[in-house]
Amino acid sequence: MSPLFPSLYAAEPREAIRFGRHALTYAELAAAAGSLAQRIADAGRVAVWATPTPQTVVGVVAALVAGVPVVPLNPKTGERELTHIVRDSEPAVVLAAADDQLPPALHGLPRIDVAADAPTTGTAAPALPPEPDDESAALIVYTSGTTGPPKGAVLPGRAIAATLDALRDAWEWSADDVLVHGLPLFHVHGLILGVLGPLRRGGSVRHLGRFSVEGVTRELSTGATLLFGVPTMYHRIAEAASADRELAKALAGARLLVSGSAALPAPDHRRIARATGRAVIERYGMTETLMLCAERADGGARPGTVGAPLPGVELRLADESDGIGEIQVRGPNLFTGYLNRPDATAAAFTEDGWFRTGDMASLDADGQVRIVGRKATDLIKSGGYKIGAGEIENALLDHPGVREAAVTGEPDEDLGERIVAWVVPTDPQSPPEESELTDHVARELAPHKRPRAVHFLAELPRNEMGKIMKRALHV
Ligand code: MCA
Ligand code: AMP
Repeated sequence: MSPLFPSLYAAEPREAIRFGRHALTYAELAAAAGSLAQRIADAGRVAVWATPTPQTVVGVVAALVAGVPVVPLNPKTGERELTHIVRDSEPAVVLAAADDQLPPALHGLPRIDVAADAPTTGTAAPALPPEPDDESAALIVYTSGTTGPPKGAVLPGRAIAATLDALRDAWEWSADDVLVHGLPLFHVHGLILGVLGPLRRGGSVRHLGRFSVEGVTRELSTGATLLFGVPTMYHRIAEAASADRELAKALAGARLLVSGSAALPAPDHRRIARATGRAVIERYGMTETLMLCAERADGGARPGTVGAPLPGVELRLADESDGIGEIQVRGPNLFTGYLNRPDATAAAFTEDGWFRTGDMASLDADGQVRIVGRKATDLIKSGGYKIGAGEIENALLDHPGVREAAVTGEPDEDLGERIVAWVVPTDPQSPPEESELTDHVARELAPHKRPRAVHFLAELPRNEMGKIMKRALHV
């Protein structure tokens, strides 16, 4: 079996990662990850405090080469959600940068401070361990469902290699490419595509620390060739591009502009094309399946479609009616199951072994996939993050001022969908402050899961069976 990261094993002297002024070559990354890999080799599982820093990359790469499954943690996760993830994944140790303050939910865990410095000249770098079996768990990524707390999708090395190699073919992605992005490093998009992708190709990634239009302009004007982002980022780019000539020029010079994690609306496609002469291409995937479809570097972009299935991906539309059906898939890019959740894993697959994505689509005459919606109305995509209405409702119901709660996703130009809470207060005479409830959700779950608006009602609309009729809840 070939290694996941050939350039790392070759300890090449070329730049691999850059966060601001902090850059590491493959040789330096191999040295830093190699010595950490030795220290964690016997850990059953590790967690990484996934800040946008080189330490996160060193921690993840060390675990991957050591064959130790790694759980990337969102550093903004609130207490309730973090406690759940730690109980569920039982990491033996948490990897963090020396100056990271870890919250109480992690205080019971041993901690290793990750060094991401180039080793002193003359020090022999520890050899990387032999590559682990590619069927064993490599990453465990937590992802939301419609109800209950997030589930850990177990991703083997095989799935990571398969998806990255399929994207190489679609995008002619090579060692010459320099990727820029400002995506978080605890999800598939930013971590697997955005960091492990360049490392597998032997190319490099420049991370912005946090997304900004200025950062994109700067990096694409100084050698970066690829841009990855969620639609919210492209929306902000589209807003700026008509008046910002430097940005338009930088985008025009890129080799590829790629959007994913949610649909990029046609007006944003159009505005970027008008300002730059360049089309944004889309790709479609899920945490559980990694990438399924992509528009090709040589194929042009067609707003509204996400391209054809990638090499190795089998895709069918189930229970079609009027040409629209649920996307079901098979392939080497799929996860092996949800951690500790055989029930949920079984429910995610059909009897004949196809994974149910829950996404509804049609196929164009030439095989391009057109996503038209989602089966579950209780899943919200906001800023490219998947959020379950149920987890927010549960958090709200834990607040003493809330008697009943329902959560919906409302269309939003910037975020795609915005989380809206509908609340029946315990005491109608003195309902809690709106900010009290949004802060409560941000603190317990995560800031990106906080409602952007709260509406107080005397009662929730229910049908004769007593079920809440969310369709009747509109602003
Ligand atoms: C605001 N903040 C708060 C509160 N209100 N913090 C605590 N309590 C509050 N009440 C803070 C936030 O933490 C944040 O802090 C800042 O205020 C702004 O928050 P927000 O408005 O949410 O952020 P934004 O600027 O609107 O973020 C937009 C974004 C972000 C940058 C596009 O949504 C994002 O990074 N999205 C990427 C999602 C992603 O990677 N999805 C991939 C999933 P601070 O400023 O410090 O941050 S993987 C996937 O989907 C599949 C596989 C696929 O196909 O890719
Ligand atoms: P996640 O669970 O966060 O991995 O999100 C996966 C979901 O994001 C998919 O099931 C789709 O609903 C959505 N998604 C990802 N990429 C696209 C895209 N290019 N267009 C539309 N939806 C997308």
